[in-house]
Amino acid sequence: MKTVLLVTSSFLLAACANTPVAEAEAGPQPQLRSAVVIAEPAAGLSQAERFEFWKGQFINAAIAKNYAPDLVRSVILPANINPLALERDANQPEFTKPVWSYVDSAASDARISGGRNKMTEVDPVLDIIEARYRVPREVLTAIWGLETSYGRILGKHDIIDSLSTFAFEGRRQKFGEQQLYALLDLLASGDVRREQLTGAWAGAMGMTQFIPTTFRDYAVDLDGNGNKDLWTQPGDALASAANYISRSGWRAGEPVMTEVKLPAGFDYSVTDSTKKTVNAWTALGVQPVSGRRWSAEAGFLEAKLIAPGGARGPKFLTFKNFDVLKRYNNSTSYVMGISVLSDALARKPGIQQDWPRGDELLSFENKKALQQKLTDLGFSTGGVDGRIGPNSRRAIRAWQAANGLTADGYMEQRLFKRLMSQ
Ligand SMILES: [Ca+2]
Repeated sequence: MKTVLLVTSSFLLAACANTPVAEAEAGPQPQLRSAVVIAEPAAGLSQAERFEFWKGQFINAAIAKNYAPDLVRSVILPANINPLALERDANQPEFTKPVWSYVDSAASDARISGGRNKMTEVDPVLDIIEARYRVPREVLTAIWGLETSYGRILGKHDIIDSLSTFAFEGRRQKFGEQQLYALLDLLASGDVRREQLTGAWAGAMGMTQFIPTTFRDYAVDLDGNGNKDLWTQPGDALASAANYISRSGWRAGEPVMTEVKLPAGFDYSVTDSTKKTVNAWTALGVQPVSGRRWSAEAGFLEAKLIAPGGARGPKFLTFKNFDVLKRYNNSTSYVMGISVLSDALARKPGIQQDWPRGDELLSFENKKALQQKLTDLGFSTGGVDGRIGPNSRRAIRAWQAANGLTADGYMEQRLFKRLMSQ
């Protein structure tokens, strides 16, 4: 359970980004400034005073957007700063969990047996949800298990406090404002009650950890009791997750990912973002690790090839449904965790090839140094932010190729030291 919480802090950040970030609705603000006497907080105010000032501004802006004044005041005026949200928002975690640790803990024995028990417990509800949304019960149960250990760890933070804190100051002000408006929508419609609004420090709520915009746009009242209870009703929570996934483009009957083996001397420049049909991958020598052949229909599916542990780790073809699950949480490790756990729940085999578990990975500061060094050497990473994305991996591959190494875009301490010594 601890491990989930640790990764939660980084993957919730990703979850926050999963709703399309609309441009801030800048409309009412300028008129407001002239209409209201206070324009800018005076210099030298304490944090508490500035927070009260922010409340006034937000309440005015919300009323200008036609939210009911009584509702807005009753929700915003009692808000408190959440010190943890303020602190976490400002600090980048120094180490990210290696993908293999993440996947191992996602599909731990305890989580697998817990998931099987839960699937039995809510079997009738899963029948209804599967028939309606055509998302497999194992995938929904895996999300439930990874997000909150099947509803055991829901988070005890007051959501209004957390989101008000974001909206007040820091690097997620727009996000905080958007989410507060979504909460006001939810309260105004009566879908949720104020006292239900508790969750993770970053604003995700309920058994499947929905941020308010996702909650507002996709949550479902499966049992029809008038309340979208994602906190205590597995039916409402799992149907909401199914609805979100289904409307994100889930393709019934298609896989999420399949483990594959690659021929010797394989050119890794096609990993990450190149999309090809399974038939085209087969022509390059990519084969299921199981030794079985692809079905005729599978040959026409489009897939990407990933090697998250490099050439010495397992490789996978990922399908459209992999990208759909990334909308739930934009992290390769997360989606791999969902896939491996849901396979285990369906009694399918786990990952066959081993990971390079002995490798020491890079810290956040190492990653920034890596990006700077690659850029200095002429392999641009498109910026130095300590996050290794497609641009950085492309740069790593180019540097590897230029140095006669396997260009798999994977970096660990030994290779990092070699690069830094150049
Ligand atoms: Ca309900």
